[in-house]
Amino acid sequence: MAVFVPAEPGPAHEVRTWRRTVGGAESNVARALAALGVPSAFAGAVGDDAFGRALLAELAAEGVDVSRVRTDPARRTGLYVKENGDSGTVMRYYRAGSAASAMGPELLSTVDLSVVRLVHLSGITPALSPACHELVRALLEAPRGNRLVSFDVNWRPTLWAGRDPGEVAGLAALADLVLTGEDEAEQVWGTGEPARLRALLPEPATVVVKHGERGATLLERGRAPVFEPALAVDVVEPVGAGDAFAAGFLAATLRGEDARTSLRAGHLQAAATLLTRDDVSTPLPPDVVATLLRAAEPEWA
Ligand code: KDG
Repeated sequence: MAVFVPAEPGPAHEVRTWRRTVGGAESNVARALAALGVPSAFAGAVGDDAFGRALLAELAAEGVDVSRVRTDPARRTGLYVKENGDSGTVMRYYRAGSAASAMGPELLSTVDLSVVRLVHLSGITPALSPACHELVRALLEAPRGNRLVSFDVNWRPTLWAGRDPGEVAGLAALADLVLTGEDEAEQVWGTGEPARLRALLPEPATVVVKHGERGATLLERGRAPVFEPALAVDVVEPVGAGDAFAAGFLAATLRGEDARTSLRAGHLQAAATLLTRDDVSTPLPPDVVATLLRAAEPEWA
């Protein structure tokens, strides 16, 4: 999606200068993974318009393979606006009828899953249309081999309005690795408490519950839960922090890091994104990341 960030304070109707960036949960993760040195590709759909071309060019410049993105001449690129609200950013979406909402299972034929180590999905895409729902389900049900499928709940109540949250729960249950905020889990499963959530979501090998500024708990099948505190930061804006966490955590998991290091890798990326109004932060210096990942507990949080 194209994203518009106000370049001046004040209510949206008075703002005249906007900075156009790019966003969207899955592409945010793809960009952050590429910045972390993980070869990454984004599959999706844009319109044959300036915003679609900008998105493709910017993702490609950041090292994301965009060769599977479909350009749909009949529809527009989705966009959203980050309006200044009284108590923080208000997200205003313009994506009904967007190119992405017209994606369906046929997109799978453009992707060679046999060379993919991990497919990352979000709970946003299946909410966009029945065809998008089918696409996400098909990716979750495709024969896996050694490939992992991660699913970030990314609960969007407005998109799911009038539908049963059990639809998202049913998709998450098919993933190998589920990421959810405690608050999102409360909406979808009726609890964000890790042990109770685990009892309701036994199938995925790995579940990560994010407790906002407190930290995150990793639940791996057959192992004791691991909680790791988040880094304390003065939050500028939270949008995109969950995607950044996912990228840091997934990159570390793919490298075979232990539970604590993987959670820290997620927290570090999230902290950087919490300090910007963009969906994705500028990459953190690798030496800072390496030092913090190995820091003793008092220096960490
Ligand atoms: O995680 C941030 C994304 O979700 C954002 O870029 C877009 O909110 C968004 C949405 O619903 O697609």
